[in-house]
Amino acid sequence: MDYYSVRMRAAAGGAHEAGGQHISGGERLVGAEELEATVQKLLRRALTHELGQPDFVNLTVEKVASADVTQLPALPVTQREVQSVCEGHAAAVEELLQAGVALSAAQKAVALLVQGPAPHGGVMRGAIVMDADTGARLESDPARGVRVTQLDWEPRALAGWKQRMSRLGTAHERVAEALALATKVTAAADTVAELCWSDDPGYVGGYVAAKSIGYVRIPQLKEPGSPLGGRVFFVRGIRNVQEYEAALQAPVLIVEQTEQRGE
Ligand code: PML
Ligand code: MG
Ligand code: MG
Ligand code: MG
Repeated sequence: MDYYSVRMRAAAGGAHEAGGQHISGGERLVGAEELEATVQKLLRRALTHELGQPDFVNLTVEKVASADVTQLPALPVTQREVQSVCEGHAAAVEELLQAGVALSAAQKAVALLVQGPAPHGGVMRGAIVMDADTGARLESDPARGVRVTQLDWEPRALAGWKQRMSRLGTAHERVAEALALATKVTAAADTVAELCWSDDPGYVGGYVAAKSIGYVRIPQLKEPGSPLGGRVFFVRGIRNVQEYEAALQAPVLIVEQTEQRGE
């Protein structure tokens, strides 16, 4: 069976490449029977985003041979309880240290997401790539960042995951999508860890993920109403950022659960 990669990105005030403000994005990898519904769902996401109406939506559909698809088991999910944004940031730094990121790099990444990581302080469409030891930013275009494409859950694995997670109250689409992305990013050979929190004003949560610690949710990483957030991929030993980004764009399906930490 072949798959279809479906990608969406939406912006206001012009296309991203013309300086428009990023509103929403989405990546799916689906079978033929899901293609039309997926395109419709992503278009609806673009048109109904809380940040407002986009005037640019790019939807791309590409066929992907099933032989090219790698299967990855989802990272285990745990949650840190925090009482404030400040505690959330401290928890994130702690988890990043645990995953092998240098303290100065972890602190720099948190500060960047707080202030807005794009050149003029806004959000980026893609992720920051940061040297895990020196904290140097490596992405070649700091307005765009690095984008992860061609990933999705295998439908039965997603259904199973949602059933397991509903007990923890975290069976949401947003978490499933973020977990798929984090699983793919942390599986890349040169990734040390990922830090993410949402750029959606109505969602204040995020996570730290790494192969060694799994997907650690942190429910408060910014104040409600803030449109600032994003992703930082910490790397060690990459030859160049283009090669690293290419690895993040090879097709991946999330197929099965590993045991949950702490269950
Ligand atoms: C996003 O806005 O899509 C990023 C969400 C990251 C947090 C997901 C979670 O709560 O685990
Ligand atoms: Mg995206
Ligand atoms: Mg998103
Ligand atoms: Mg968003």
